[in-house]
Amino acid sequence: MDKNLPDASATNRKLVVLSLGLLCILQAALNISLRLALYSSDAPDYDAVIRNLTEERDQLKRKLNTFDSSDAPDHDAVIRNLTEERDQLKRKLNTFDSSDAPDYDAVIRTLTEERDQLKRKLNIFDHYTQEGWRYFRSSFYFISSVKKSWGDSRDNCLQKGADLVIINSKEENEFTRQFRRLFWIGLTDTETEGTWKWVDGTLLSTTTSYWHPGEPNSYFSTNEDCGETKFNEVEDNWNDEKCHWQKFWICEKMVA
Ligand code: MMA
Ligand code: CA
Repeated sequence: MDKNLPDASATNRKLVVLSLGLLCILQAALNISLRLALYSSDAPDYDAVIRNLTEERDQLKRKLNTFDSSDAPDHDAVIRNLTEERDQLKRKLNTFDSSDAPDYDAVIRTLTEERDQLKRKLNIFDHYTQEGWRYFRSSFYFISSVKKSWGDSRDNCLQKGADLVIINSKEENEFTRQFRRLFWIGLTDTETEGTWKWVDGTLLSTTTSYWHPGEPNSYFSTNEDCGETKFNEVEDNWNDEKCHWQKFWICEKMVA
């Protein structure tokens, strides 16, 4: 018995030393694996990526905003869409903030897509602006500086990937009226006398037409088959005119 006691205490000591040793190794392993997980070189700095993308996107939005302020007194479709997109994204980011496991890949995918879309939009704006087009409520307008017949005017617009302007609202008519010029517009009754159609084939609606009082009149039975802006001192400024007359014209190109 006496002999066993020191043996037992020696075994205990060995066990304690072994346990401490194991604990040390475990701690070191944990330490290393945590460091690896946190500072591993292939783990992207998600916050930085998201910060960059958000900044890039916001910069593009600011650029696009400046295009609109010159023409549209109130918000146009593009700006409305962008604002909605941004708000949606903000809501998404907020929900991610409060959750434990943010889906960084999804956030980055959304931001990248948004940025690329904005880049494409901005490229289109840059392109048309440089060629002298005016932007107003989701369309670009080319205001001619020379005169042509209605048919040649239309051909010119078609060559530009556009068509003669189609007027769908009072605001759009006011946009054309502001220049106080006689312009060919995309309206004709060549097909059927008295049936006025836009160049896209749609019938002129009676609720959105701006004929001057007494027009269209095919003046003294002369054939007047083409629409123009003429009486620009009043809201109802349209006139029917002989198509071969040389006049300025307005092309319209809609943007998605
Ligand atoms: C012009 C011509 C017509 C128009 C009348 C209005 C003289 O003809 O523009 O189309 O109806 O003016 O007075
Ligand atoms: Ca007329």
